[in-house]
Amino acid sequence: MESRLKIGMVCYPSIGGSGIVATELGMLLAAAGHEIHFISYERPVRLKCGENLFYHPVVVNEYSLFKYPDYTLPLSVRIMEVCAEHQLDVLHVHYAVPHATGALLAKQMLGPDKKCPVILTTLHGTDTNLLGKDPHYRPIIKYSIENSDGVSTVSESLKVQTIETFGIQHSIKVIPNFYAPATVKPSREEVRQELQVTEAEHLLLHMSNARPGKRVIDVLKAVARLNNRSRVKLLILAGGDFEPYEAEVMRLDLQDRVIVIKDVKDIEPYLNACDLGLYASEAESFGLSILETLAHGKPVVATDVGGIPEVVQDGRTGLLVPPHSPEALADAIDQLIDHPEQMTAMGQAAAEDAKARFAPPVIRDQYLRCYRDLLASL
Ligand code: GMT
Repeated sequence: MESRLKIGMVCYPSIGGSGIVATELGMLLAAAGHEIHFISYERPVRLKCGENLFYHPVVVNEYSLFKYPDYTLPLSVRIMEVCAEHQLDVLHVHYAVPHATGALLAKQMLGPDKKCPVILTTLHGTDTNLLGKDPHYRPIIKYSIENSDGVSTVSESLKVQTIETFGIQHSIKVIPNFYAPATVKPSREEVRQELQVTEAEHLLLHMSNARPGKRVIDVLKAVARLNNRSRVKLLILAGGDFEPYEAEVMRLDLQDRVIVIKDVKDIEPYLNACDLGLYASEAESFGLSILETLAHGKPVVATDVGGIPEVVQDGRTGLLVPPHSPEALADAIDQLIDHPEQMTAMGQAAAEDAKARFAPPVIRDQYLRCYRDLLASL
């Protein structure tokens, strides 16, 4: 029988995909009997209490002598304390900066006489596609990746981009994100009623943190240009500030077509109630929201960038179009609305494909194998 592992999970606690993946993975590993210690500045939003699950807050004090508050140093101290107290085998850190950097500092503080965990760093995208371009961050990201014991990316595309951006020699394993829908309540009908969307209307869904790279502007412009505009409503689940787009909604005269709901924790009733996903990102290492939409049996219209083509099978589970083109997005949406049988077939294929390729237990076991291989290589 394989041993029970003690794993530190270092992640952002917020609604973003990386924090969700880390939290769900930790809960799956705990359910399989491993001991999981979350380390973050807040309790991760989706973390439920349960056996084998622990949360250790990082406390950041503000000192007037610091012009800018510092997180990395108290993070490294907390990681070091948790490693020493709980004798962790593995530190699974999500993002190179600041989490892998904090883990490397913690390991140095533990010193050669104490039990040191192996560090697996999972890259989720922004280390490479945003901060990696900044010369003030690039060297520390490269250092943190190269000094981790193991490195994984959430898509093949992010692996290639990381090697190109940093000139990394370290081997990188690709382990995709995962998701399986739960039983959904309230029902599709109830949610549509609450949103005042009739069965004759097509409900498009966009979920994101609404940062500039998500191109919410293109989503709105696409809906405004639809031939089928009067038969469509767009639901936006905004995990970030939507205010910058409110003027555009008015300018495009979309007030009666767009419904915005902010900071939704339970997204599943909305995924169940919609007909089609709409994603216009200009960069995306994976696109967890896209997978969540597909897994609920809804096809997507999305941009052909980064890891998205690894999640969406173009022409089979959705339609992919070039980025920065509201026209192309609108044409693809019109095509699906005009061919309801194609939309239904794509939705079915989407649910089946998500189940076959991104099932939580399969991905959990890939991470477990990775941890054990790293431990065996010591
Ligand atoms: O997309 C964001 O702005 C949030 C970011 C995060 O930290 O959660 O998402 C990144 O990680 C997700 C989980 O692996 C991926 O699904 C997203 O594609 C990735 N975002 C980018 O690459 C821009």
